[in-house]
Amino acid sequence: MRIDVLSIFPSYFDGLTLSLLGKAQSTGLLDLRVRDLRDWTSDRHRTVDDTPYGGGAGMVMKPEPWGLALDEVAGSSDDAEGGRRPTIIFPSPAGEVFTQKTARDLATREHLVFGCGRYEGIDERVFEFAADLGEVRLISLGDYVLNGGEVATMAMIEAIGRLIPGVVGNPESLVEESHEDGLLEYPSYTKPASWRERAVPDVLLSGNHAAIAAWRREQQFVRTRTRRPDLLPDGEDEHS
Ligand code: 6GU
Repeated sequence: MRIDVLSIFPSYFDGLTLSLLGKAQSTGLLDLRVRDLRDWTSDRHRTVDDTPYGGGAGMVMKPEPWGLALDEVAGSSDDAEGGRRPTIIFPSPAGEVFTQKTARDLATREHLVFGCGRYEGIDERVFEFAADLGEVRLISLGDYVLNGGEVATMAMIEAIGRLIPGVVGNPESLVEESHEDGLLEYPSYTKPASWRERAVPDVLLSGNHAAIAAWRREQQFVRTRTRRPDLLPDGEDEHS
């Protein structure tokens, strides 16, 4: 998978060279290209923002640098020749909410482009123009406000990247995770069997695999009902 990131703070993404996603880049499973949006400015101050038409607080990102940057990373070469269009994602608190389902969907794409704006926004015409180059998605991490799209983009790249086949060494570890089956994950324990007077639940030491599976499933429902009842459709909790 190829991922292009456009940002005025490219060093935010240095962390993506660590751990599993760093390995995925050195083995060629992930081709991550982080670019400085200011490289597509031409004035001495490398200006990317301006005051809003109609007035109001804050600044708005100018369309010109975005247009030139998107021409280059989303308009050109590889995609056009293969007849494929990239998926162009603008992180935004005004977008659809990102979930594990979104991550699974985006993990099937060959080319993602993330356009990191500042929270006051990007000139609206950029989104319209980008739709000529690919499928445009405005995506939010949740109902709170960040200063810009960088942290949201990192979270999305990590969630998507680990679903690329081969990135996570043991694919079975992707199955029994929170949100993969619409429930929260069951609790985990390791040695010692007793620690500071606290025992590991007996069933996990029993060797009875059916009983362990049933206990874990029940724990998933208990946790989900307690912490995230919104995830349970009415009547689906057979353990209540
Ligand atoms: Cl994607 N961007 C910003 N600026 N704030 C957010 C967000 C995104 N998701 C939640 N809050």
